[in-house]
Amino acid sequence: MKPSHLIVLASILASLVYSIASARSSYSTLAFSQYQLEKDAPVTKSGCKFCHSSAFGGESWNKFGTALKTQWEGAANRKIQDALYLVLKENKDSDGDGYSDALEIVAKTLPGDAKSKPSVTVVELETQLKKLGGVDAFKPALK
Ligand SMILES: [Ca+2]
Repeated sequence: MKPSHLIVLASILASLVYSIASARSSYSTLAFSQYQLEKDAPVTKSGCKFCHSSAFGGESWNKFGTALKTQWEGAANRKIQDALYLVLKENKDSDGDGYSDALEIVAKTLPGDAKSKPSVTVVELETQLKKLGGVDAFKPALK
């Protein structure tokens, strides 16, 4: 193979990897924006691990991701934005750490990882959530 062919092949591969990675990260960007998690919040650094077991996303979902996926697939043509809202309305504690998924969003911790846990009390977070207007604060934006 000629060196010029290798360069073409390498750039095709690089753009392919880039497009797969950005397609995946667009879901986390969307989720972080809807959940009002700023770009510099430590939890957003976790990227795909917000919903997946792996930092690279893929088929292995964590417990919160599984609950989200169930909502997403719960109705024909349901949008991910609606699923992101509905999964919080379920008022579940997906990772079983004592904090509901919505309260973990308020605390900016991972709702699918029991090791990522809020440092304040449930009551404190419930007060904060109430101030935001409840789970409806994480409703999809109207278009
Ligand atoms: Ca939890």
